Amino acid sequence: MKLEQLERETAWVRHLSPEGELTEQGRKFWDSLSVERKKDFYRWMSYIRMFDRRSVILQRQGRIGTYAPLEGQEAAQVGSALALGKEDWIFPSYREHGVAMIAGMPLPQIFLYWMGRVEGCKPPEGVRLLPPSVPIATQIPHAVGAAWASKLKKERSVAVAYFGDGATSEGDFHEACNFAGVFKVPAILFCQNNGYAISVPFSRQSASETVAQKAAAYNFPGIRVDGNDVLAVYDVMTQAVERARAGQGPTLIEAVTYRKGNHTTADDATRYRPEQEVTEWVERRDPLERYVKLMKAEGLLTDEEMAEWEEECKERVDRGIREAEASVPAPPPHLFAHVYAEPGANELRQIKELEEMGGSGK
Ligand SMILES: Cc1ncc(C[n+]2csc(CCOP(=O)(O)OP(=O)(O)O)c2C)c(N)n1
Repeated sequence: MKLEQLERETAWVRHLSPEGELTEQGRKFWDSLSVERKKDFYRWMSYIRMFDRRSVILQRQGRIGTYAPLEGQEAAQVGSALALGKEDWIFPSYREHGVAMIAGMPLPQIFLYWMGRVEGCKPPEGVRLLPPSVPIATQIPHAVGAAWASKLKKERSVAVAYFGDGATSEGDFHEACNFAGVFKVPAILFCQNNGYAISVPFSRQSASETVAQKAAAYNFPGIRVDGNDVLAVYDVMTQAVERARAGQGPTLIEAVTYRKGNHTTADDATRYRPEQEVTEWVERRDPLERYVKLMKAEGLLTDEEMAEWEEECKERVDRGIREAEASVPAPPPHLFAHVYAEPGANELRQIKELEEMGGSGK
């Protein structure tokens, strides 16, 4: 994403500047929040960052498989997920570990997913979180379908699809928008525009200036928000949830953010991103540092409290890793268990081959 494009800030909602100062609107919003909520934003963002950094290290040590880092996108994930209720459905992509943690997915299971284990896909009873979608954009029509079901059943629940800017170039995105607009379903299409689809910059992805404007074609609101400002994201998401619950239909939210690191641990982002752009985002636009500045200035956070919380997070993450690594792997034929109701000829042949290789797990 070009810097001048990022600077076009007038077109977005922002409550908190990179210097940690509230705008006029931001001050009003801040005053409407409880102290607990204000602390939640800090606690979740720092916890998720620690989880993320440790996951990259685990991958480097060969203890988990390929991993998709989220650092830089904490505000977009925390601000949006905290605006949801237990009754809402979440359809994530592979980068929404932060959203999954807030939704109630236990940490060991999130690690298990990245260890390639099926247990990582099944949330506990009552957690309405779908498995991370690796095919780009397929989760968007799924979410819209779930939202439609909620409308037909006259339920309160809202369905949220999380996706990246690259996903908006897929047919699935447009089909989902079309359906959502026509049937006015209670869906929120939440795009974290981190500027790139792997190595393809947004300018090569779309001739539109923004993702948000695409909603106009489907006749529902498209809102652009500073995705590194947790307060603004929480505000616009809360409003979108209220609209959906009130039967007013879908909203497309474009949270403008940046992935600080690689697309996945199999990628090398230095090969396609200008150094100056990365430095700008890493040094000046960090969502957590910006929020910490505000919390300290408002007298709601001290260095001591931060150190205590970090220690607590470290213990939680350590425990999560220990539990994930201690869990007994499923036998190899389990690979085939959830593919078809009845195995076909190809599967039977592969199962036989696996047995011959001594991989029966018995
Ligand atoms: C249907 C499909 N096409 C291509 C891919 C390969 N692929 C994996 S990630 C990715 C880029 C996605 O970018 P974006 O939607 O912006 O999400 P981000 O990774 O930035 O969060 C692509 C093309 C895929 N997984 N699925």
